Amino acid sequence: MNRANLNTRMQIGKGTTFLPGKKDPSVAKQIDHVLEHGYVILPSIFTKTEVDNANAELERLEASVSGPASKGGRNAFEGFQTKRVYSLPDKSRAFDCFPIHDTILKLNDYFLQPSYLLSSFHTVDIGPGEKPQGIHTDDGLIPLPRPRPLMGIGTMVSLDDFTATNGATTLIPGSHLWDDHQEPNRDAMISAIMPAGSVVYFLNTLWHSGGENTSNGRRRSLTVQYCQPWIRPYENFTVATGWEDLDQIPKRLLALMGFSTHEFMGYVDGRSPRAGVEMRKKRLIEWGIKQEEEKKGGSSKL
Ligand SMILES: O=C(O)CCC(=O)C(=O)O
Repeated sequence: MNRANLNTRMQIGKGTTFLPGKKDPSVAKQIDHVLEHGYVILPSIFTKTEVDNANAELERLEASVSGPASKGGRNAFEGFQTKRVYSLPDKSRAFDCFPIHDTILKLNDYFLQPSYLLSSFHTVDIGPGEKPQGIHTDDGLIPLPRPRPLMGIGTMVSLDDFTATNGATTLIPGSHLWDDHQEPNRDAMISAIMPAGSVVYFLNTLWHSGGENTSNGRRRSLTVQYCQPWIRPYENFTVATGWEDLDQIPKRLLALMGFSTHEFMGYVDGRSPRAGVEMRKKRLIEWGIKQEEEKKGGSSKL
C-alpha cells in the first residue's frame, strides 16, 4: 500500500470510508446510487436458464442432506423456516456464473481493493411463516467505530420474484452514512422488490435483514458476499498443513492456524473447520479408491 493510495480515501457520511478503485463508465449510475443510498438493485441481470438451472440444483441439494442447515436453520439468524446450503462451489457447477457477473465485478472494482475475495456463497431459501431476520450489518462482527473502512460487499440474487410478502431482503436506505449512535428500526426499512434473476448489491455498512415471509410460497435466493483482500492471514496454514497428522498438533496451535471459527467466520460448509477437514479427507479417500478402480477397469479392458 502506498501513501498516494491512502490519500484517495473517501468518506461517505459518518458511516463508511473506502479507497475508490477503477470507475468503469458503464456502471457510473449504479455507483452513484450506492454512494447515496448504500445499495442498488440490478434488475434481471441473470437469464431464465441460469435461474432455472440454479433452482433445479437447489432442489436436488435440499432433497439430500447437504450441510447442517439444508433442512432448516439452527438458530434465529439462519432462520428456523429457512434452508441454507453452504459451500456452493464444492457442490455444483450450476452456481458458478453468479459471483462473477461482469456488472457486479465492475462495481466491486470500484468499492473494493484489487484481489478481493469471495467471503460467503450459499443459498437462502426462506419458507412460509419465517419471521423477519434480526437487523444487522455484514461487518457487525468487526469492532471498529464508524466511520469505518469498508470491509466488504453483500449481494442477494433472487431465484424467485422478491415480493413485499415472501421475505424480500429489507434494508434501510442511507444507513451506510450513519454513525454509531443511530439505531436501526423496522419502520425505516424498505423491501428489495425485484424479479427473479436480479441482484440487490449493498455495502457491508448498510443495515438490512432477511424479510418476513407471510405468503404461501418460498423465497429462493443466493447470498454472494465479497471481502477486502487483506482480511486473511499472511500464510494459509489450513491448506499448507498436511491433514493426515492434524491431531499431533496442539489444539491451541491448531486454533491459531485457522482450524477454528470466530462466531460464524471461518466455517466450512456451515460447520467447524476441523469437522470440514474430516469430511474432505473422507471424500479424498473415496475419490482415490474410485480412481484406482477406474484404472484397474481400464487396464483389464486392454
Ligand atoms: O435473506 C436475506 O434477504 C438476507 C440474509 C442476510 O442478510 C444474512 O443471512 O446475512
